[in-house]
Amino acid sequence: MSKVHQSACPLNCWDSCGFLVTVEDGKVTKVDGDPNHPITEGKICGRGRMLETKTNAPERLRYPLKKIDGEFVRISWEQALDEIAEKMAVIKETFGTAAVLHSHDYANNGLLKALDQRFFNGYGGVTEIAGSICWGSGIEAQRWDFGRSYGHGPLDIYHSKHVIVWGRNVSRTNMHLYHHLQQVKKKGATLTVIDPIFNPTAKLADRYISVKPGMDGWLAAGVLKVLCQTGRTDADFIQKHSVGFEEIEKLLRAISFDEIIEKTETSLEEIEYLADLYADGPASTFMGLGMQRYKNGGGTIRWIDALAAASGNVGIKGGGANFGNVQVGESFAKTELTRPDLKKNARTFSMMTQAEEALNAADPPIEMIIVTCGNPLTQVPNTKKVKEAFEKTPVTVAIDSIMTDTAKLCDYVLPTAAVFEEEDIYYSSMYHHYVQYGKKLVEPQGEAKSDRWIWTELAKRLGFGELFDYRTEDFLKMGLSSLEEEGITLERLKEKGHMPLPVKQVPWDDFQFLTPSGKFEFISSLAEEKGYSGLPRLEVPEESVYHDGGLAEKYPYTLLSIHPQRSNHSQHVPFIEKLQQIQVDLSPDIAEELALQDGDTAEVYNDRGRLRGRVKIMKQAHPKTVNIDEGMWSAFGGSVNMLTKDSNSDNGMGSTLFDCLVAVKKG
Ligand SMILES: Nc1nc2c(c(=O)[nH]1)N[C@H]1C(S)=C(S)[C@@H](COP(=O)(O)OP(=O)(O)OC[C@H]3O[C@@H](n4cnc5c(=O)[nH]c(N)nc54)[C@H](O)[C@@H]3O)O[C@H]1N2
Ligand SMILES: Nc1nc2c(c(=O)[nH]1)N[C@H]1C(S)=C(S)[C@@H](COP(=O)(O)OP(=O)(O)OC[C@H]3O[C@@H](n4cnc5c(=O)[nH]c(N)nc54)[C@H](O)[C@@H]3O)O[C@H]1N2
Ligand code: SF4
Ligand SMILES: [Mo]
Repeated sequence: MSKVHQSACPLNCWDSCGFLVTVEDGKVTKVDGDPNHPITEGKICGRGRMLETKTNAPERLRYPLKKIDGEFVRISWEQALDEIAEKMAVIKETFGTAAVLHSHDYANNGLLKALDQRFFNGYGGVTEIAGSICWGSGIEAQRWDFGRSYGHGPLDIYHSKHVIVWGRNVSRTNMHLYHHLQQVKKKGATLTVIDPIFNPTAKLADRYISVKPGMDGWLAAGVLKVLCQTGRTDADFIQKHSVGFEEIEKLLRAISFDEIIEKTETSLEEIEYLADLYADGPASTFMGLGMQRYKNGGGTIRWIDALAAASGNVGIKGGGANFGNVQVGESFAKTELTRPDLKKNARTFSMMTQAEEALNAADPPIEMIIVTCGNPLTQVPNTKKVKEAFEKTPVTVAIDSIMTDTAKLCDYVLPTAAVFEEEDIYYSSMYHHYVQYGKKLVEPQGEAKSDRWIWTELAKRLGFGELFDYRTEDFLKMGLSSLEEEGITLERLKEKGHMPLPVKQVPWDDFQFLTPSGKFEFISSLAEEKGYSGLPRLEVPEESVYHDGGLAEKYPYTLLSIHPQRSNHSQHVPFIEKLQQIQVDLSPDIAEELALQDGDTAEVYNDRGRLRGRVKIMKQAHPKTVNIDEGMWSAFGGSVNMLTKDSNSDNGMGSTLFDCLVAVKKG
């Protein structure tokens, strides 16, 4: 008997699609789009469809495993939980709870995934990771400028006269925005793409501007300089709703167009073209995350924010400096779910430098690492160091549904339920504002258990079982309690499948910003409070000729490591044979310089590591640009993070993954 159920995509993605999932004889047999979802309208990508394969795959972890003499051995849940709890109890007694490091990412958009924090807080507080390798620089930058990173509702784009896609690989990473780009173009809006790689979104654009990686802040500053010089800034907005613009003007007067053109490797004509767009609003800007993964990434986003604000494109329909949309996640009662009040003994490491900090920690040392919703060995910069941190930590535990590179390194591997095997509600703080219900549709494979069950069992053994003495339904109601007044309850959500959250479609339309001054802060008081420059700085990437000429001579090319088309990071790689080899994308000038052809083998290297892959010459890309998609498993050549650097961006909250110089040689 087959039945179709409404559900949602759990993957870490802009789009948070609505699903229709077919279940036959207790097994998921098909994942399709839900045509009734107001934003995603029945269209989903291959990564979503493939969740059927991922759920049923023979590669699924089905039993708890323990490494004994270097080999994994199947053990019972009883043994696994008893031993891990016992070790946690001893660590608490001997070193204090902060000797446990919780390493994680955002791999699942389920609300109840936040229960991991409830567990660790109940334990007494652990070493947590702060910032984000994904979007940390930009989120912090927008917090400084606006007070928060809030995006416009997806349909507001139809009010835009001009759309600027600035460093977002829309056709690959954000398919429903791509659909709207096609539609707004048909309706007469112009589309401009700014990116070092001429990607399929650029093909759709009226204008493509190729920029030197890491130099977008300079480009935005150049455009703003033109607007200032030609008297086309929004004087009313600047005067009434912002602070500090005089300082920006002063800074712009001190830099020349020659310098801007040299740094960005663009032309004055391109800068003027962009100035015309911003002056002739409403112009909406859709920033991507790639361009903030540089040492100067926070500054880059601040300059683009400043351009959008000073040109009058903030707080208006069809405008917006769209980056994240954290108002979505803020809707839920997260504090009740996570209970930060229980934390007595916490410590934070930067997400970017977690391995280094774990290796160096002394007071207390790191005695245990627990990994949930993440695959740090593949995804966190500087793979070699991450590996060393796992190898040197006395006890390591991975909770996952597949045997990732990280899990392989661990002492205990606990099998977790997949999306359709547990009940949760799903949302994404990146794009649209619908929350969706996902019922438990099938039983977990083998002995796999939900994360919630694992936390409950560990908490019982550690003496704080009462914190988890709730059913899944109770926790869901708890998380939704902040929305009751808006009429969003679990019952109604179950009935409807998806509901819009009460968030603004045009953020800042009342010009009440969430900064300390209540205004848009060209000079950020929050930044100053934290000891940073209040004024956005015009900086260059750390690994660039301007910063380190010697390094740039030795390693002349910039290595990007963008997100793969058919996989969500590392997650789909084991299931798609075609993905199981490294492809080295080269800008045409590099191929010519090194006499490389499509299909040749090339080595990409720097002082941190080396990788070998198959050459593919990009049709059009900024000179001296190399790309290797992120997410590759060690069995298929290894992660590009063998080459990336583990350091913090300018505002301390983001990564420098793309701030990475390499050399390439044949063979
Ligand atoms: N298919 C697929 N989709 C995904 C994901 C996935 O793994 N696979 N992951 C999801 C997640 S977690 C995220 S964070 C988002 C990320 O979504 P995006 O931001 O779209 O993707 P990235 O790969 O991070 O960024 C890559 C884009 O930035 C450009 N870029 C790199 N450096 C620069 C620069 O200096 N300046 C400019 N202007 N552009 C630059 C790249 O050429 C590329 O077009 O995608 C989500 N969607
Ligand atoms: N070089 C380079 N590195 C990058 C990036 C880049 O652009 N370049 N992008 C960065 C970005 S934007 C991101 S978001 C990160 C992503 O980094 P990760 O989130 O670490 O990457 P994934 O490969 O998605 O791995 C997630 C793991 O969590 C597991 N998982 C999924 N759902 C659940 C669940 O419900 N419970 C548990 N316990 N586990 C679950 C999956 O099976 C998978 O193994 O990577 C970053 N790393
Ligand atoms: S991965 Fe993204 S685009 Fe694909 S189905 Fe999931 S939410 Fe939709
Ligand atoms: Mo991400």
